[in-house]
Amino acid sequence: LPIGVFDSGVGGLTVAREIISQMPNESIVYFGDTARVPYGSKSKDTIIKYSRQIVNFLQTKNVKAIVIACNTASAFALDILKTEINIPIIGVIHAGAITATKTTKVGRIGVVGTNGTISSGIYEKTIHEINSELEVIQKACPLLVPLVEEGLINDGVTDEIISRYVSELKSRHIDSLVLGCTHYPLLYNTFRRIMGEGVSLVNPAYETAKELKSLLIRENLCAGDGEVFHEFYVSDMAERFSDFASSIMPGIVKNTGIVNIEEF
Ligand code: DGN
Repeated sequence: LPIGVFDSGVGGLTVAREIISQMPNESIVYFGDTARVPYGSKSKDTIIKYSRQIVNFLQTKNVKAIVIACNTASAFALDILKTEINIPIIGVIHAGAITATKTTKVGRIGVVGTNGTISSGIYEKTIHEINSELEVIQKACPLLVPLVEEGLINDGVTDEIISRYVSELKSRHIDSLVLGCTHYPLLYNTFRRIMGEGVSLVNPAYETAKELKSLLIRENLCAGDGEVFHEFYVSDMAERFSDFASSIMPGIVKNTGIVNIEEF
């Protein structure tokens, strides 16, 4: 059975990409809510409603586990969805938060994300549950998602904007930075350069795929040697989605289906 992965749009592909690379035997059914993106600027109730519809859709595809591959949806909807379904479901916050607590030496962690993720305080809360002594300095970076989606990944404009966003994090001498939005791993090299070598970058997409792998092993849910398939669905703009997907994971997305998600 496949793993269900969903996001507000294309960003969760960074998580799908990690799952495919770390678990080549697993199949994936991906849903990107391209008709209703962005989630970063919507209310908790709306995000819960959207996420519930997507989970209902994914369950029609017989998924054995679900990954909420969106920081904003993980922040708002994971806890409630956990109580509503009887297959394992994980978000992208937990694994990244744990890694950040392990990598910091000075005890100061930076977190960047959308307005929704940052104002939810979810990373700070999760990090403090692990170690309440750590200082967490957050910064919302709302311009970065549109820049990535416009293809401005290696562009001076993006560099300049990131420099401004992280200037306070730098001046407060963090030594671990959580890239708390699905799109930011695509800006990894730019963050790397701007933050300098002394700062560890935490990529929640990578850490979440690792967490998923342990979960599948623990729950005895790993795929055997059968055929591997990856299906992709969106709520709008299938072609744009396929183009973006080919740019970050060439050859994986062959066709993208359209789903009327409001029906679920
Ligand atoms: N996928 C969203 C996140 O990780 O927060 C970013 C895109 C969005 O909905 N704004």
